[in-house]
Amino acid sequence: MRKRVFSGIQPTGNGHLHIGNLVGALRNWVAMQDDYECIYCVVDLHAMTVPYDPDTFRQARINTAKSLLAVGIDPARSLLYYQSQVPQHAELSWILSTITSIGQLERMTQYKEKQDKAGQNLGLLAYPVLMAADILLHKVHYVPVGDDQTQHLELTRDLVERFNSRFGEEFPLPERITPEIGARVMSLQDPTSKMSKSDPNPASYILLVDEPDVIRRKVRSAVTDSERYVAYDWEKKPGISNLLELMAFFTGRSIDDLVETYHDSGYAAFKDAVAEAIVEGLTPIRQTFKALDDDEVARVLQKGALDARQRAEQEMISVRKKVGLSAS
Ligand code: ATP
Ligand code: LTN
Repeated sequence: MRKRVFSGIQPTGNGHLHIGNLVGALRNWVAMQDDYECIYCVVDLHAMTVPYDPDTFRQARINTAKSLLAVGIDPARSLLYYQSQVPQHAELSWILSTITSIGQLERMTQYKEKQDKAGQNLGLLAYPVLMAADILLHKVHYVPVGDDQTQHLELTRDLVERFNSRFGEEFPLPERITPEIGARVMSLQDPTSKMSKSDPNPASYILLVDEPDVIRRKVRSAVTDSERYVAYDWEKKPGISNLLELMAFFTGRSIDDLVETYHDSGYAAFKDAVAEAIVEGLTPIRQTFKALDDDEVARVLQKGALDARQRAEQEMISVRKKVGLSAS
């Protein structure tokens, strides 16, 4: 039997994804389809833990789903659905919450970073428990995510150990899969913080659907440093190092090779080359995105939810039995 993979992505903001999502996570989602049984989810329940507008949210969910199809998630090979359409996610989350310590949740970096903005709602605190439920519901072995999800994966693994020892062996221990280069793409405007779709400044990120001129403008305005040479050094040159990693991803060339080529070219010429590499890489994605029909995408995800609900119910029958929620 092929091992299973699960990952999720939030339809926050207008639901458009950025190159950080692509480089840190989605490229692995796509690649893993060749060797594993893959399950991918638009985690809309998670996105509700920060303030949002219901009308924007409706379109955001579609935009995220379309972006996944545009980057190469193939519904003929992988299961793709909206989390909210499979209620077993929320049910398992409740069960797991009864074996989760509040202290551990309060120590989560993401909770600490977002709590002021989100008004300390209970959903934001419980966010990692729902994420653990997503993963465990499908008994997966691998979870392709960016660097920022490390703590959440550790909590998931703690919950697996706790559940299995308290109620009997049920879940495998899931492993995090992160790329060696690009696991944390930084903001173009502040290379010490991660690129995020919730950032209020659109110049800080490049969206998969940004037009070529927008991409060029954003790369040209990327914050670098006051030196003149291109080198890979995260301590002293985070802005340039970030651009180097992006260019390595989009060209397939090694960082060393790029440094050799651009070391003395000056920042303007280097940035132009980075921008062109990104434009070239994103053009087919943008074109596919635009060609997708909203109703057709809705049907694909509806079908995914039907399949996922069946599998999820099978798993929940076993879980309910273990925790004492069944007749026999
Ligand atoms: P938000 O800013 O609204 O929290 P986000 O942009 O961080 O959203 P998520 O939906 O939380 O996006 O993340 C989807 C996937 O992309 C996750 O696996 C996450 O680790 C990865 N990811 C997000 N931002 C980056 C980044 N800057 N670099 C690398 N990977 C990232
Ligand atoms: N917290 C993740 C999104 C997410 C996820 C998951 C990722 C929700 N459930 C399950 C992997 C597996 C994030 O990217 N912010």
